[in-house]
Amino acid sequence: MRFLITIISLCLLSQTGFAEEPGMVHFEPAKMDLPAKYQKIKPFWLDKMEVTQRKLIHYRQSTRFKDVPQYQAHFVKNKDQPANLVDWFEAATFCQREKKRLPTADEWMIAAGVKRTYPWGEAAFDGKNANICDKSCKAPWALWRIGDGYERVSPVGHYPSGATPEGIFDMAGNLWEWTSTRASGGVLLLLGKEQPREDFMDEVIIKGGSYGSHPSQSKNSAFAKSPTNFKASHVGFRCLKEGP
Ligand SMILES: [Ca+2]
Repeated sequence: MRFLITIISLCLLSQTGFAEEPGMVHFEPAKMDLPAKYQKIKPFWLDKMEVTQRKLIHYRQSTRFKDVPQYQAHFVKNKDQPANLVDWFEAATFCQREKKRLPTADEWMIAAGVKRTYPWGEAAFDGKNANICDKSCKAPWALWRIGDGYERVSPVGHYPSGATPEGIFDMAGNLWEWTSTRASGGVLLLLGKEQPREDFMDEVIIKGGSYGSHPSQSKNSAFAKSPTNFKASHVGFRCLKEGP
């Protein structure tokens, strides 16, 4: 039995010699071909998928929100959709519960690809690599030649050809993603030096663009700002774990 456990443990070790984190991808910026400011960032793991409605509902049922009807998301038909209508505080608390945190904008950028235009590379939007403002979108900037199948939110992992080479999905389009980088500079962490205040209007960077934003907003280098207490249908999140 012990032999079997040892074999299983060895199988869970990655090529670099440490245990894999299920559902996450590892980055070691110091060993990557990156500009100096990124290489200083400590190693981390990032969720392959945005946090789903299924996970958020499960989380809410274990919190003080469990009896609050509007927090039960019973209107969500597809629980594999990414969680939206989540303010920064709830997203950060969700990650903390998983012993993770929200990524900084720079960490997010490393995962999306500092030297790539889009998470998958340089190819333009083709309806198969991301859920963006396509022909079904009502905005004036819709890409009317492209049909990606969704006017609004699509399930996570629906566009495999839009994944990064490392295997992270939906970094462009579908939902913007919360980061912990303050729009005015610095990092906002639940347990960090700069404590967030729910009564104070703070703004953080969001990344990736959404099903409704201008396609240029889904470039890796693009960003927008959002108030931390904002619950939006076009903003979701994924979590990061620090470690080797
Ligand atoms: Ca779309």
